[in-house]
Amino acid sequence: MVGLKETLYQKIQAWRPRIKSLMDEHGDVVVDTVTISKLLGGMRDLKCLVTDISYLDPNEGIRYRNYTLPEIFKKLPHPKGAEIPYVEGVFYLLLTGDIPTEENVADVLDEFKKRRILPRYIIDIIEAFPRGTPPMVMFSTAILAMHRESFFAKKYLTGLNKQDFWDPTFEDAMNLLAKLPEIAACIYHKSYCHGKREFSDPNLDMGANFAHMLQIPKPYDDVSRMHFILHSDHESGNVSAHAGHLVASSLSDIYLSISSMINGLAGPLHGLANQEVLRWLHEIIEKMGGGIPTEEQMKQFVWDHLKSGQVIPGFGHAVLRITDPRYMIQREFALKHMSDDPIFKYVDMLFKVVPPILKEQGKARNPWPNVDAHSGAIQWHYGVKEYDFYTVLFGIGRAIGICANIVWDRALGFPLERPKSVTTEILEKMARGENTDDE
Ligand code: NMX
Ligand code: MLT
Repeated sequence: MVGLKETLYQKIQAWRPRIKSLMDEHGDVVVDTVTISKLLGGMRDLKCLVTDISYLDPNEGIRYRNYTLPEIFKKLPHPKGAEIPYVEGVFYLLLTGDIPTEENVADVLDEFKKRRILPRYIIDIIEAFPRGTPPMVMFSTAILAMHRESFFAKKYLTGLNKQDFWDPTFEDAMNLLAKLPEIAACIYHKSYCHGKREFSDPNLDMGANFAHMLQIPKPYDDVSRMHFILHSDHESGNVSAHAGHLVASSLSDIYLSISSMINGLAGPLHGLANQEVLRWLHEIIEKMGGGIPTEEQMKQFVWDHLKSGQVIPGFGHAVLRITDPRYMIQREFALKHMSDDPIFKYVDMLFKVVPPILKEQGKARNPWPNVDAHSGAIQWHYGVKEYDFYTVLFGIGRAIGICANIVWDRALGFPLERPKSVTTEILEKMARGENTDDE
């Protein structure tokens, strides 16, 4: 069997001429126009990034390498008796574009198994944090500290050929991804279990091993697989993906880049929204004295929250214009496994109540729930009740897609990202149709 790295190399060799031809022969073709509203509106919808790892259609949702999520859940190899496929198989798919065989997955499992042991200093760094340090701060710092392990950084100093940048980047990506669940488990035990750590089991796949390290019985192995797979990529314009890609474009290695990606994910308008959902639900539960509100009461909570100038966490999206398929997959899982859960009942009621209210309010361009409206409720049900940890779980998943992207960025020789900025005065002159030096 041809291993992952060799398969990847063949794919890279076949892809490079396509990029060269686009650049050399079609470089002047117009892709999009940049208007003042795009500049001042967070570059929403502006087509200015390239990735082949995933594509987000506003009316369909995400496709990984052209496969929808339901197709991926069906086609990829599953661990024996599991409902959800191997996370390792999704990494293979994102990196190569091919649906892996059982053998391909076994190869990735074996690679991760060999690379998963944490250096002692990472455990010491995590343990040295003062109590109350946010888990995302520990996660980002632990990843950053591993910069000293980077093959890419070391090889670069020896005068590495640009054509070969992808190779040590791939090695760094494999080493980091194998360790991320271990780092997360360490952070969990440090934060909530007084440091009592459960060691990993090298015979388990990523999802099962994570469940084992958190000591949560089945089907939490499937919950972990589902969570990591659903969060792994969402094309390139979201804050975490873009941050990772941007930092990597200066040839910062995987550790520096993924640490930056984690920092972007930690904002409440992005990944942290999954924690915000649970925090908000608990505010409502407290107000209700623990009971389930009626629909009328829930509508009142939603309106009161909106009128206080806050967003409804877990709803809306910068690109999607439908209910996020990642939400629907989690909803189906919840309906099957935990339909009587009180938190799920709240989530279910918000699904009914929030979209009509956001439509009536008329501000949000997408009134439907996104991935974050559901993920926390499932974690809560299976015993991970410390919701300031949830974005770390999102981060493990997201790193899988961003690592695949950065390996390809280096393989295709994508350059330093350096767009040009203008001043307000220049924009005002342009608006008046006057000449500026920038025209
Ligand atoms: N609740 C209340 N108002 C909202 C919401 C919401 N859930 N979503 C959008 N709006 C408002 C938004 O704040 C903006 O108001 P203003 O004109 O006063 O600035 C207006 O509607 C137009 O925003 P959109 O163009 O619809 O959304 P945008 O692309 O700017 O932002 C989000 C997208 C996701 C940041 C936004 O929908 C939001 O803040 N949602 C809540 C937070 C959240 O769930 N984030 C997680 C997204 C998924 N993820 O994992 O990253
Ligand atoms: C994501 O998964 O990154 C979020 O849905 C945000 C986005 O795509 O803009």
